[in-house]
Amino acid sequence: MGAARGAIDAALEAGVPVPDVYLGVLQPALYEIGRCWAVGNCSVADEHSATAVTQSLLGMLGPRMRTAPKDGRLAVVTGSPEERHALGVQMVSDFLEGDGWEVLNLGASTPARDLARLVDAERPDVVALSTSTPAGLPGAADAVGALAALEPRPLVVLGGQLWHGRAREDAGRLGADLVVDDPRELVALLRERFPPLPPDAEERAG
Ligand code: B12
Repeated sequence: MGAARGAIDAALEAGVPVPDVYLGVLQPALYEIGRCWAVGNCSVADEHSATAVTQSLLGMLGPRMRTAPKDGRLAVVTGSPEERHALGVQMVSDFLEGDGWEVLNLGASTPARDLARLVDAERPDVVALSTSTPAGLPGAADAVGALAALEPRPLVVLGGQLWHGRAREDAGRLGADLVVDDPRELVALLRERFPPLPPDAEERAG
């Protein structure tokens, strides 16, 4: 853990931006752990250790990304039902917070009905659902269905590794509004749909 933290500290001191650490260091390291585990060269213990180290690093780096929410844009970010992969959820949340969104991060595996209840109460502009494996497809479908039945309905965005594969063709049929791979692309697309207040308006509002 000390070595990983030291390497990240050195990268930050050398001027590497935090988003680049997320997408250029932490994400590839985890994908490599997954590949190593899949071919039998890494154990579940190795994966758990990498997950714990990454969680701790995100705890350190997240606050450096955040900007105070300022213009009332609210997003809910969660793993789809039965989805236990949560680091992508955290990263997406941090990117949104970095662009001034207020974020309710529900973590992994929120049941569809409970998610819909919370969204009905909180009225976010956007719900970002993360799904990693094909086994998560029914849960994602349930969640999209429950959200689509709300009035008003939020913008529903799907993301995560499930949609990199053949399931992407199913995504539109589920009734989601967007499928987006990269948190930076998400931030850019949401800026178009929900433009942040210009700085002078913020000052007047604040
Ligand atoms: C750590 C890990 C686990 C941990 C997760 C712990 C935790 N607290 O998150 C645990 C042990 C729980 C786990 C369980 C399983 N895992 Co696993 N896991 C991983 C591993 C090694 C890393 C996951 C990760 O954090 N990646 C890094 C994050 C940052 O990447 P990401 O999720 O893709 O997110 C990025 C983007 O996709 C995007 N994104 C993600 N969501 C969204 C949403 C929106 C809206 C947007 C815009 C963007 C976006 O933003 C992120 C930043 O760029 C991966 C390897 C891999 N390739 O990822 C395997 C992997 C995902 N797991 C795998 C498997 C098979 C499983 C299990 C089925 C194993 C088992 N037999 O039990 C279970 C499934 C559990 C479940 N029901 O979900 C396979 C999936 C293969 C497949 N196609 O089916 C992988 C790919 C490993 C492999 N190579 O085989 N796993």
